[in-house]
Amino acid sequence: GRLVIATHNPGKLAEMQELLAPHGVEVISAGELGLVEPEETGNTFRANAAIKAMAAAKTTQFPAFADDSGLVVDALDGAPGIYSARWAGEGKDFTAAMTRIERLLQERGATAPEQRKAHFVSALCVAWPDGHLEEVEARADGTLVWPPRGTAGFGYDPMFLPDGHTRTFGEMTSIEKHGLPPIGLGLSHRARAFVKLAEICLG
Ligand code: ITT
Repeated sequence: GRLVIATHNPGKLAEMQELLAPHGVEVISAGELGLVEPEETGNTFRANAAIKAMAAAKTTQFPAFADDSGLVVDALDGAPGIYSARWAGEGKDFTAAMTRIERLLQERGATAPEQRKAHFVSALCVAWPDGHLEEVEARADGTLVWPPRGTAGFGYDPMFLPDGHTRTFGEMTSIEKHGLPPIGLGLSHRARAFVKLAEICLG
């Protein structure tokens, strides 16, 4: 069938398309359809994923797939969390957002790796035009490094060193970041959430 990917983030879109590729669904992005971004008024990743998926399903009358995600930093009481995109501002300046995190960590004296624990969260939601929803959530644990390393990926990838690895997400290809082979058997939060979702509804 056909599935609308309800994201305006090109980095996410590429990853979601790669994860969906083996499932034989025809995907159309929110950008191609000119969909308006709904306001993310939820207090949780799940709520915001549902807002985005439901809005796209309602507008297009096709099933829609959304991700709401973010970086949760232990020493910063969970910030930026659901505000991860908003910390980069209108200009989507993630260098500035990463610098802000580093400055706050330094202010708290968080210099040792064990004081710099963080995890990414991905909440995925598929919404159908009739209002049915499927939701899953997963996380990837790691440590924040400074300075940022690598130019692959997007967002906070260059400062995130996943547990058990020596390279940051910014130093990995998207395939490595998913945790291949086989597709989706997960390293990243998004790939792990995708595995759960595929078990429920992609077959
Ligand atoms: P859409 O709502 O249109 O999907 P967005 O970028 O606004 O795009 P979110 O509200 O879910 O999406 O914000 C999540 C932010 O968290 C995102 O902009 C990234 O900066 C960060 N993030 C999420 N997953 C990430 C990943 O795999 N690697 C690096 N940063 C990530």
